Order: sequence, then structure tokens, then C-alpha cells
Amino acid sequence: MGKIKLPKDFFFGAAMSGPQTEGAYKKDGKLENIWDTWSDLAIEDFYNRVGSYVGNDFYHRYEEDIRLMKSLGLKSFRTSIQWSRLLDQDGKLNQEGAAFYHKVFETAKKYDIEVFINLYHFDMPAYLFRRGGWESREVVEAYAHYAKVAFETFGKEIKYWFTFNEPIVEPEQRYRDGLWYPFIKDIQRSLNTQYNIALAHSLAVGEFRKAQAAGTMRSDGKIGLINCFAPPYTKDNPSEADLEAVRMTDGMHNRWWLDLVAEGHLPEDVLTTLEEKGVVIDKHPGDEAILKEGVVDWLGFNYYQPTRVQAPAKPVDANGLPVFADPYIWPERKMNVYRGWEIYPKGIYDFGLKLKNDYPGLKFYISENGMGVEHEDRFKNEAGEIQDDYRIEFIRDHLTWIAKAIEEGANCVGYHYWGLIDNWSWNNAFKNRYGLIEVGLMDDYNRHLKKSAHWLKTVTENNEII
Ligand code: BGP
Repeated sequence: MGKIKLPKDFFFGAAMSGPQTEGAYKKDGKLENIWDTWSDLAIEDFYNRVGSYVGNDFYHRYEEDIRLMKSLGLKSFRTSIQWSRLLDQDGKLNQEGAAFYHKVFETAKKYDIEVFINLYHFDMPAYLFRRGGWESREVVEAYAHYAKVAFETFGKEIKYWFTFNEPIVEPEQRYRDGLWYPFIKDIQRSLNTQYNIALAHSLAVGEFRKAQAAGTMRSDGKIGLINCFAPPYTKDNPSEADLEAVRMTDGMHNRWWLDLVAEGHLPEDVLTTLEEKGVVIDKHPGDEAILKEGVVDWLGFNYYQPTRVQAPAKPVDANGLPVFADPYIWPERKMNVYRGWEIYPKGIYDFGLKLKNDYPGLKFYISENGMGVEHEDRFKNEAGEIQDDYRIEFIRDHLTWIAKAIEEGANCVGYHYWGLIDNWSWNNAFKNRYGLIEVGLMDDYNRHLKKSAHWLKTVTENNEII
């Protein structure tokens, strides 16, 4: 393989989130969030019974972590503000919570690292979940208020904002597939949460534009949305029904958000099919005008895996609700066996070109891409450093396809690896480690570089892979 060059101004950074790193559970005025609720309720659901308590101790070690980023040549990192840390139950600022984020942003500035701020990363405050969570319009309004307060509080410090990380995940995991608390399996309820999140996103963008016009934020600020887009594939020689499964899977998972952020509406064909199949979306007068506000400045594309589907064996589930697709197992697939996700680097190229062709004005960056591996201790060399050659190969393969997509005109401007440092992966806790940097759970959360961290530094030096 020859040298791979990325454009000169292509940026490298890393991604993380508040609930997966901060820890400091219920401290300094932080309210309970839905992860704390689940941890308190059924700790046995979490790998090794590690709940949402400590994260990777970013709350205390942020300065060290920012210094480490700098040492690897990274230019930026993304984290999220925790709604449950920033506001109290009356929607008023929690001064201690705000002070923590101000300290993080000041520190990043000191090291000349740009912070990208995301407002929501699967972390509904518990008191709002009890009022209906994303099924409730009251909560949609509360989110818009939270966004407004965040813009007012940090709008002069932060340039890059995102409304949501992976807004598709809670509808799917909590309401459709029943995998996450509150374990509901109901596509009807799932699509209504998805619809309400689209409204919440759009209201927040509206608040952002207002704050910018009023001069309470940096005038060069940008707002975006991040989703885990999954390029859709089906079998060779597909039937009409297989193609229909692709259309609806792509429509609900990808185009739902792309049409919203590029054009200010939801995909008509998807809404029509849903209606025909008896899925009722709770639309209110005035919603269309709200969705129009949802157009963003740029997009974050988290890429982990493609989606492979085929026509469903049964058109309805046990509750009589429609099924739009069944999974299709591609015989040649290569798996990350620890996470159960397919590794398909070419997907990042296919989707990058889809963005270029179908949404030509939309600029994007790869906002997450990474590989979680179990028991990485077995890869330690004599000096105790994890030799994660598999991670180097993973990143290299994806960057290679990104470079090719850019060459062919895709408007991709940067790459954030997930995650800089091993972090808490929801109910998988610390089972699969994603970091370029190891966190010693039995060693007081100390940080140790892995081989991949040294390798990435060689890439960031000249924006090229040798
Ligand atoms: C993305 C999320 C992250 C992160 C990552 C890895 O979907 O935005 O929060 O966790 O996936 O997934 P997991 O931690 O479930 O292995």
C-alpha cells in the first residue's frame, strides 16, 4: 500500500460523551439521569455490575486528558454537556455544573484544542423521563429550553455545537427493540419518539439562530447534528421486496435525519408508507414550520457498521405492528466479534458519496469511528503497553476509504476517533475497550498510551499514512 494523503486542512480529533466519562454520579448538584435510574434499579444488567457511577473519571482528570490529546497532535475533541448536570429540576442553571464545564473549556483553550459540544447523548434526566421522556411534548419543550440556556451560558466560548448524538438510538434501543431501559418493543411508540426528537432538534436549532442574531453567541458559531448513519445493503440479485426493505430501513434510519438537516422536512415517502401500514404519528398543527428550522450548518457522521437487510419473513410482529425488514447475513462479512458489529470500511466511502450525490450542499466530518475489544490485557508487551495492531489496521482502512471518497468529491473535512480514552460503554460498561489510551481500572484510573496512540500521532503530523 502506498502513502495515503489527506487534505492539508483535514482535522483529527477524538470523541467522547459526558455520561460515559465524567462519572461524579449525583455530585455537585447533578440530578439523576436515566442511566443512573437503570443502574440503581438493576445493576446486574451492567457488565461486571459497573453502573453509571464513575465513568473514566474525566470529572477530575480533564486537564490530563486534554494534555494527552495535545501530545498526540489532535486539534479538537467532542464531548457532551449533561442536561442533568447543567440544569436543576426547575430548569434553572446549576452553578456548580456550569462551573465544571467552564473549567474544561478554559483548559482546552489553554492547550489550543477546539471543543465541539453536543447537547444530548442518550442521557434523559430522570424527572423528565418520569414525565414521559421523548414521548412527551412537554419534554421536547424542556429540551429547547435546556439548549437555550446552554447557548446563553457557553455561547461565547464554544464555536461548534451539536443538538444530538445518534438521535436514532433511543427510539430503536429503548422503544423498538427493548434492549435498553425501559425495554419497550413497539415500533409505533418508537417512531413517535423519533418524531419528537426531530422536533426537539429543530427547536434547538431555532434557539441557536435566535441567540446568534441577538449577539449572545459567537457570530462564527456552527450548529450540526450527529448520527450513526449506516449504509444500507441487501443481497445480490434482490427481489422487489428486498429493495423495499432497503428503502424503508434507509428511510427511517438515515434519510429521516438527512432530509431534516439538509432540507427541513422528514422523508415524504417514509411518512406515507408508515401511514399506509397503520403507524400513527402524533403530528400537531405547526410542526412543519418547526421542522423547517432544523436545517444545520454541517453534519457529524458516526460510522461503525453497515446495515444489511432483506424482505421480512413476516409482515407484522406479535403485536400486529408492521415489520419493514429482516437482517441479512452477508456470507463474506468480517466481524468485530467482541461487539458483534460488522467491520466494513468501504461503507464509509459508499455513504460519503451518497451524501455528495443526494445532499450536495452538506459538509460533514467523521464524528466517531472506532473498535472496541475485550480483554486487551492479553496484548500487553513486556513494558506493559497494549499492542493494538488490530485498531491501527481498523483506523488505517477507514481513513484509506475516506481519502478515496474525498478524492471523488465527498465534502468530508475531518475525523474524530471514538474514544480517546477507554470509557464506560453503557450497559457493556468497560467490557469492550475503545481507547487509544488505556484506563487502568485496577490502577486508580491511570492513563497509559496504547500502540495505536503513537501510530495516530505519526498520521496527524503530516496528514498522511505511510
Ligand atoms: C456510539 C455512541 C457512543 C459509543 C459508541 C460505541 O453509538 O455514540 O456513545 O458508545 O457507539 O458503542 P458501544 O459503547 O455501545 O460499544
